[in-house]
Amino acid sequence: MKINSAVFMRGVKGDNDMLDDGVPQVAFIGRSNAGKSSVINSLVNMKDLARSSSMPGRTRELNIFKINNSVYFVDLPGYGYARANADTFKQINDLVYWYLFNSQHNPKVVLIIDAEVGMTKSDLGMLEALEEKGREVVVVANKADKIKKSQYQNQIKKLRETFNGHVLIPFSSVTKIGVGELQEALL
Ligand SMILES: Nc1nc2c(ncn2[C@@H]2O[C@H](COP(=O)(O)OP(=O)(O)O)[C@@H](O)[C@H]2O)c(=O)[nH]1
Ligand SMILES: [Mg+2]
Repeated sequence: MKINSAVFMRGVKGDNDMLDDGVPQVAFIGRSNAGKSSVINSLVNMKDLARSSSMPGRTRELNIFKINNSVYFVDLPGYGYARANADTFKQINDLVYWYLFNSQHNPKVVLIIDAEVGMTKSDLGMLEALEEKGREVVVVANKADKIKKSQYQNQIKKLRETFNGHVLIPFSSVTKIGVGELQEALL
């Protein structure tokens, strides 16, 4: 399905009527700098919808976008941002975990990883928590453009083995590979 409209609605830091209004939600999660905002921008084919910043850890709210007037995309703060001070770190993780696990939002989850780096410890922790709750997860292996050509097939195969049991989509916000496939998976 094509995306015809995408509108930023608001950033929220906790309970909000919008999250409970019955519109289906898709959550974009991943480590800071994995490319959550860039993936959303690529999906909706807009340069600047989700502010993509080269400075990690900048997004501290749940940023809600309304897509095709029928689905919310929710851009979450990145987890595992070690350089934030302890209070900020805890606030961000509490917000992410509350949204994903302790409330009734039940979003479909897009887990964004760096295709070149692969799964990190914090990705594994998040994936295990999602699996435990039986959440539907689509894994986006972003930054696929950074994998050396000679390593590409091998690296994708390794990633599929690592994330066994989940749909994994090789993706690049730069070359736009995977955009169509992810749209299909979500809408
Ligand atoms: N080479 C490459 N760089 C990317 C890609 N996606 C994002 N980036 C870069 O990675 C950095 C973090 O992206 P951003 O979307 O802000 O990540 P977020 O913190 O997860 O929202 C930025 O400098 C982006 O330009 C990609 O597919 N390929
Ligand atoms: Mg971001």
